[in-house]
Amino acid sequence: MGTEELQEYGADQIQILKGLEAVRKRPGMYIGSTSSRGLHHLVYEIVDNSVDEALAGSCDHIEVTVHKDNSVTVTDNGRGIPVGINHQAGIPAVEVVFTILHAGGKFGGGGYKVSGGLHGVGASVVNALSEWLEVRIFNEGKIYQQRYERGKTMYSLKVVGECDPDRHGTEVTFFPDREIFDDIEFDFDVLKQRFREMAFLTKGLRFTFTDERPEDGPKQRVFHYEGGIIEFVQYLNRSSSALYPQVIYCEGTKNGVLVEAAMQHNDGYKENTYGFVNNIVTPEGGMHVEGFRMALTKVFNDYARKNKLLKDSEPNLTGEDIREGLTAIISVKIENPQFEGQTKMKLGNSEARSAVNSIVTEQLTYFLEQHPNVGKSTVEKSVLAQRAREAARKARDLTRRKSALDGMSLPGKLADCTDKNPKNCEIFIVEGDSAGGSAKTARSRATQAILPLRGKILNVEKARLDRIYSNAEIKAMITAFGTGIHEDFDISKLRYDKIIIMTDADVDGAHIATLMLTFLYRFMPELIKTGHVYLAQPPLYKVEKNRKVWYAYSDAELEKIMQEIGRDSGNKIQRYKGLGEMDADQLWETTMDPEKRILKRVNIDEDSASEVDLTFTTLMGDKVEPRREFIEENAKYVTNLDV
Ligand code: TSJ
Repeated sequence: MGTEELQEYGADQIQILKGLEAVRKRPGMYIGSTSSRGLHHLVYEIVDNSVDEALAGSCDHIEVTVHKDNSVTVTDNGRGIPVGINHQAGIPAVEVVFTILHAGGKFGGGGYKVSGGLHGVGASVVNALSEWLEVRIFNEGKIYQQRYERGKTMYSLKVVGECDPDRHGTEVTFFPDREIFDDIEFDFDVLKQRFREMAFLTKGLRFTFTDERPEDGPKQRVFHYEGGIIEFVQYLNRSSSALYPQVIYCEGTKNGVLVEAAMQHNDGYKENTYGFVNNIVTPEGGMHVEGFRMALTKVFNDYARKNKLLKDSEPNLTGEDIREGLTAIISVKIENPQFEGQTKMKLGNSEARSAVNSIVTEQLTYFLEQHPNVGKSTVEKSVLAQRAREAARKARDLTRRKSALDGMSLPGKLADCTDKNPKNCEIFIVEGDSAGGSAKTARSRATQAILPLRGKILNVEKARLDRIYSNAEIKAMITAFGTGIHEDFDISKLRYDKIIIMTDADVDGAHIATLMLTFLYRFMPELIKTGHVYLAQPPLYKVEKNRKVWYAYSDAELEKIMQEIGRDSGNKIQRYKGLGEMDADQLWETTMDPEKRILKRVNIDEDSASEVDLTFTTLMGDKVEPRREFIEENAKYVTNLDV
């Protein structure tokens, strides 16, 4: 090593190049997509290797830096990728890692490799999809280096300098290939969220995340949790009141499955259980989450009976009753995870169910004996949930029977459209009666329906089901949409192709929109997933000059208009504080006219487990040229649903 050699391409090398060529031809097969999500997977792919090193007990610090040009450096203080020759391939092990498909971690043996499933396709994939990638290894006082371009080795591994003999670790820098990715701009919040999650899931591991791009200097976040998922639960419960001070924690290994579970109830009504397999979130749950739920239901019922908190004549608490207000993390590490389900994000290994079930059953039973306050307050809350559930069922049966009887009577406040083909129709959910009035005047009667809602709608995260079902605004939305909710939901009954939330362009309006999205997300998530939910975008400003009118939808756009028409005393700028300030014509022209308006379509970002992310894609009538740049600058923003 250390001498420059000319690359000779033998049969082995040709096979290697073919492997990486396949990745470049069909990148989606390896990283899911070449959108922003795929781009971010590149970083996780590299970081997963350092996390494995931490799980092997050989590394406790990972640094990730996004440079100004969107190249990314990942550094760890592990043992360093082995530099010795891999005898099977005849090249250094590190080169195998980067140039042979699916070779990640398999060499050397002995390493505890758990990352896998969807993300663990290896460093060679990242290499293949990078314009260039450089690796440096610090070991035994030497610095080794190798560079690749679009997966091709540029020179043999060489020693480029010396380092402190105590220093050891791996440093990888890559620059995503602009031929592959639509856009190579990394999102600070997306990466930050993921590193925080990884730090929670790997107790003791410190992440330093630096973004060098901001003009006003680098932004840095450090994530380091000695308490691991215990601190994760505390973090998730940070804005709720806990029912008891402790976080219950269970840990163990059974049948080759490493199990960790942490939980705490809050005084709310929603369940927040997140499953992870090898640090990858499983949005559809699976065997590990099933095992956890089985254990919880059994242990709390046994506890309630044994301590006479539930009378012999009363029925058992259901799992749902017990999980009301529960925040929990179940994290398993397993050698060969089998992912199932529609999105391949549901754990199929049944040994995970029995492992979690038996570890949680045993340790939770013991914990409750030691902490009677926890058992008592949880069972009391569950009994209240049981009663509310019964009341809600009655209320729901009543609404079901009613709608069956009087042929789905539509809410009185709804101004429905006349066209009966849902494909052509849209409904505007409008904040306030006065804006509702303007919207009714402005609308195109044939295809646009208006449903005005009064004031702030109920926050469904903070109310029990019986109260939710009896809320007038919520009942009006449910009947207007026609689909039913939860297990009754049927998208084929949807009465409108677009559900458009129209609120004031201010803080209150944003809050109301969030409450509505929360309701839709919790009660009819399919509506969002299938792209039927939109946010209207009323303008922020009206500019008048010489009887000509312009509307601006952002401060940047106002600035642009002002530059175009020139600043002088003849200009009149009006800042719209609410929809109510516009007359019907203006409302139509700026916000409702399908030819001219801007709409944002709401999506759910499934990658992010613990903070549900809604992403908004901007859509607009295609006849208005000058707004193109607005689409680009607003293409994405993220909102936390936890209100
Ligand atoms: F995969 C990779 F190249 F992308 C990458 C690997 C990137 C980064 C930033 C770090 C790593 C990495 C690999 N960090 N630490 C390791 N460790 C090993 O490869 C290693 C070292 C020693 C032994 C051993 O058995 O002695 C085993 C392994 C897996």
